[in-house]
Amino acid sequence: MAKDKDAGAATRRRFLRDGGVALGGAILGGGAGAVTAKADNLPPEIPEWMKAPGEPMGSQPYGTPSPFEKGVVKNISKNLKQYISASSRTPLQELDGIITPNGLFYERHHGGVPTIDPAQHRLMLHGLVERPLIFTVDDLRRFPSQSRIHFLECSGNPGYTKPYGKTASDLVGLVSCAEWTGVSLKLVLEEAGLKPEAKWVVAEGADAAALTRSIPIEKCLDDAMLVYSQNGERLRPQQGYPLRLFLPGFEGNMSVKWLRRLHVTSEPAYSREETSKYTDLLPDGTAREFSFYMEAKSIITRPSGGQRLDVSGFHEITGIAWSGHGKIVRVEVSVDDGRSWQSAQLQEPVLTRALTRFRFPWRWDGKAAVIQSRAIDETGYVQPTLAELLAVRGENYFYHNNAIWPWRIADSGEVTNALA
Ligand SMILES: Nc1nc2c(c(=O)[nH]1)N[C@H]1C(S)=C(S)[C@@H](COP(=O)(O)O)O[C@H]1N2
Ligand SMILES: [Mo]
Repeated sequence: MAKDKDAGAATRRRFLRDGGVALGGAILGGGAGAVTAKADNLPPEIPEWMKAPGEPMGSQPYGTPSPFEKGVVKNISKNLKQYISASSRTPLQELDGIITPNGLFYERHHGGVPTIDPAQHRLMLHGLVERPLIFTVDDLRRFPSQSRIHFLECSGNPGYTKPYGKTASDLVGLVSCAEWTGVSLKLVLEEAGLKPEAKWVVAEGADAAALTRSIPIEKCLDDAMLVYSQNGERLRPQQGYPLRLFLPGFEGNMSVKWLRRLHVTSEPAYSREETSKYTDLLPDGTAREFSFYMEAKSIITRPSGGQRLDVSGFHEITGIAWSGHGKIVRVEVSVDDGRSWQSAQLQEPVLTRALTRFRFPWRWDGKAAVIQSRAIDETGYVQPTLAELLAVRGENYFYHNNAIWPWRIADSGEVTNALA
């Protein structure tokens, strides 16, 4: 297998010295950072932070990142008015692994973030059921619980078909991944007893937008969850505290936050969010609606737009891939502007409807290059190029853009959006 051969070759080499132009001295000299570092703090001296006890414990009842990481924050567009209808993007290019820290999870709100007292919050379940029910959050926590790792992605990610963005976050930062804990929606629906005519569940949020989406009953009886915790702690207000619907692999808009009502019906509601919004106008004049699934997608997060390669030689190419249809089975990387493709290594665990981290060992020769990745999921679907996607869906569509985003590396090492 090509990927194993490449990886083996890479590990037999010395990563930082072989082929590097400036790194020979960096091993002992401390690299680029050493230029500004105080000599007293460098080996073999004892650094100043070892010479006195550190901060006492207790100054931070809820931990925060190192002050040296203060630049790693949500990406909030200055061009977009952030009043009421708002979004923030995850800084994908700054993160490792597959789990998004709660403080960096992307946000999309249609009516601001409500402040909800969990003791006063209720979930009403009614319509085509044997027994209409009203639950407190504590009632829902009495059900058997489950935890699963899944991505959540806005179908407006990036939200345009012109490749404007500079960074991986600008382009596809409306995706994040977390471990979600809650109760299977199926169990809760069974508690009420579905009538035979039940075909849809209309979910409504307790925000000022009263965001409303219709969910097909098949999804509700499959892997849909009522979620109260994210990455081990209770949901953040921005993510729907104290309760949200979570539909693995479906467009983010359907995972209704601040969930207050489930209305079981025989027809969809045809709400604003599933007619005027989140549908795609096709070249033949018809609208692609109720498309539900987020299709396979990937992006290289390092090296990526806004970053710079300081030296030629070894660089690991890494990124994330995901598919609403299930597991990622392969990610292919091209380092020659799409002429040839090779399989990347997939980091375990490879989970269904979760971000999957891929890695590809690469030696940069110091010359201009275009690098890109494409995801293939367990249905055999291959992530398309932007040109392929536009040829099928036309120029009017806006949502569900899962195109390949190539990065251009200049001979200076500067990385930029190759399609911009
Ligand atoms: N009640 C309610 N639910 C909502 C929204 C909203 O504005 N109100 N936004 C939706 C959209 S468009 C997306 S992409 C996801 C975003 O979830 P997040 O903010 O936790 O990332 O929530 C969905 N659920
Ligand atoms: Mo969204």
